Amino acid sequence: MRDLNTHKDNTWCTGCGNFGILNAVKKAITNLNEDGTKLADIAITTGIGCHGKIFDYLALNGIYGLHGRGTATASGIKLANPMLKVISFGGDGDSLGEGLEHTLFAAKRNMDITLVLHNNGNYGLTTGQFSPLSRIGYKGLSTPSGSIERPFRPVPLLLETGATFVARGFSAKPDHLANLIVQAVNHKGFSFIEVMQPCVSYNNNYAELNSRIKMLETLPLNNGMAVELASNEEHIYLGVFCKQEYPCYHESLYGDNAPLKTRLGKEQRIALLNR
Ligand SMILES: Cc1ncc(C[n+]2csc(CCOP(=O)(O)OP(=O)(O)O)c2C)c(N)n1
Ligand code: SF4
Repeated sequence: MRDLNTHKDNTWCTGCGNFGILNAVKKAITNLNEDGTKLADIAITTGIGCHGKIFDYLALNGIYGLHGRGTATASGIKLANPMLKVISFGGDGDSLGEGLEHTLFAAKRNMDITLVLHNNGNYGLTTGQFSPLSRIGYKGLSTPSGSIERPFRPVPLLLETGATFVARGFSAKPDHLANLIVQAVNHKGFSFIEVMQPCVSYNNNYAELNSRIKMLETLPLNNGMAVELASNEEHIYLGVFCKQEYPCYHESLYGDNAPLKTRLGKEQRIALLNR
């Protein structure tokens, strides 16, 4: 396999959880490649934020898109070429704030893409404003007295919206996270991984995360159990909460007919226009 590294200098803060996520992604892509997925058949998209810089550090094709639109660009890529495996990287502000509707509709449609959500509990790139996932009491640039809003619960939210693979990982457990990413990419339908990560500059919750994580032992039997485990206030459970089969969007839309296979050549398009 060719090298996944790029020539870009890495500008993440020392100790940022994004490093663990990048390592996990590289491991996952290497495993997928060893199992037969060509690198040319993988496309990535990102929103804007510290998480989005992962685009610069991975030698893969894709679109470094607009803030909050990672799943929209991923959906477009998948619909244009369903043969690609498309992975989108989003921030908690990006995918559940600015881009909330794009995230929820991609899940609702069971679009066959993967969303890796970098949950650092704040807007890192813009220096620590509170995000839809910030805890009550979070003190940042825009909430100097502490956030008074309850955060979204991403796993229950995405379960309810229609994601057919829902999991949670931790940036400090890259082998476990790599395994989740491989499962998510191989899953047919919308796959979602919430990745807990510290932002060492504005929300350094590494010690807290590390003390609260616990592994799920088995796949929860039903949606109710999955929501209960994902919402546990003492432990942050890691693992797969849901894995279901349901028709994915491009198959319901096209059947076996992939648009790229039936695309007209230039001469045919001109003839059609003339006619
Ligand atoms: C449409 C739009 N609105 C706002 C911004 C400014 N902006 C850039 S990154 C960002 C927040 C990033 O936070 P998050 O998505 O949580 O990612 P992180 O930096 O924490 O990885 C904002 C508000 C923008 N680039 N585009
Ligand atoms: S600001 Fe936070 S999320 Fe961004 S690179 Fe620094 S530690 Fe990481």
